[in-house]
Amino acid sequence: KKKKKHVRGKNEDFFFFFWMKESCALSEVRIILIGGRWSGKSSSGNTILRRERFECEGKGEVDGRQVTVIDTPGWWKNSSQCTEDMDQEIVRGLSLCPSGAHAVLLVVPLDVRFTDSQWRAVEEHMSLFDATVWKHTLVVFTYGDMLADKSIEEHIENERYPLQWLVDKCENKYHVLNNTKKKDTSQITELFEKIEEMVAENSGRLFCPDMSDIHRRVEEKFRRREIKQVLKQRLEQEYRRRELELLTGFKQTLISLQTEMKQKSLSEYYALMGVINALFLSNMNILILIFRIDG
Ligand SMILES: Nc1nc2c(ncn2[C@@H]2O[C@H](COP(=O)(O)OP(=O)(O)O)[C@@H](O)[C@H]2O)c(=O)[nH]1
Ligand SMILES: [Mg+2]
Repeated sequence: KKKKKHVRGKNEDFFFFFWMKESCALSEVRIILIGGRWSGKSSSGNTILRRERFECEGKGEVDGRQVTVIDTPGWWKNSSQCTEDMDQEIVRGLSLCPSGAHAVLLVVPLDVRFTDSQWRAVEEHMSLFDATVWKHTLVVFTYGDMLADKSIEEHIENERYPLQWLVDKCENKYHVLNNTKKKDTSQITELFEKIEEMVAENSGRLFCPDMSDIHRRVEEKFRRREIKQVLKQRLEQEYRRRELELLTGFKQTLISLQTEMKQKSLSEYYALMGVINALFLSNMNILILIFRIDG
């Protein structure tokens, strides 16, 4: 006898959905806010906790959950401006969550384009954590008011590759916040639903990185940057030395040709002039430099 496949009915669907929602519901949620400076991290923290201001770590009850929000200082859009101390301060936020974070909210503002340098800054800072961080990361787009009538999907489609890369990296987990409408609590209810879904997809595992690993990565990043800087300087010095050597050699050849010219007959003189002319034409730039150096 053929076994009939069980298909959920409409009523069952409703109860299944309800059961899923209830079973995913968390009584405690710990969140870390990261992103560029001025991206709206602190404002988002305030909207989540429904309060005016908090420093570094804020706690409160939201929709029956005990919520902890860790705010971090953020990185510069141009990541070469970030110092080692700044990066250590950013990652220090994680140590405030020793038992792990339910979500890392990567804040990206919608008022400016997500440029290549912002992309580099995100990549550089996310690589300070281990690769599993992406499983626990949700992009929070702030300045939701800037979208006006456009949907976020349309915005992502119209943006260039860097933003699409970021959304892909986070496996399409994103949420839009309008921090000018702090009273619109439905945006926070929805955010928590997305966070709970993400935790369920991670089978309840939290983001709990090894802090000493992270500090080591920060140190390595800046040691690498220093070495690169020194190598660049050395290369430039060597280039300048070689250039000068070449110019001096060329100048000496010219001088000896000139003295030779003075001792030759008229026909030999014309032949030599041809050589010098060719030299002049092909080395005009070098000659200009010689006179500059002589001067
Ligand atoms: N219009 C608008 N402004 C926002 C929004 N979120 C943040 N801002 C503004 O962006 C600026 C930087 O926000 P802040 O939270 O201090 O950024 P942080 O440096 O990442 O903490 C502030 O002037 C905020 O008022 C938003 O959703 N809409
Ligand atoms: Mg801030």
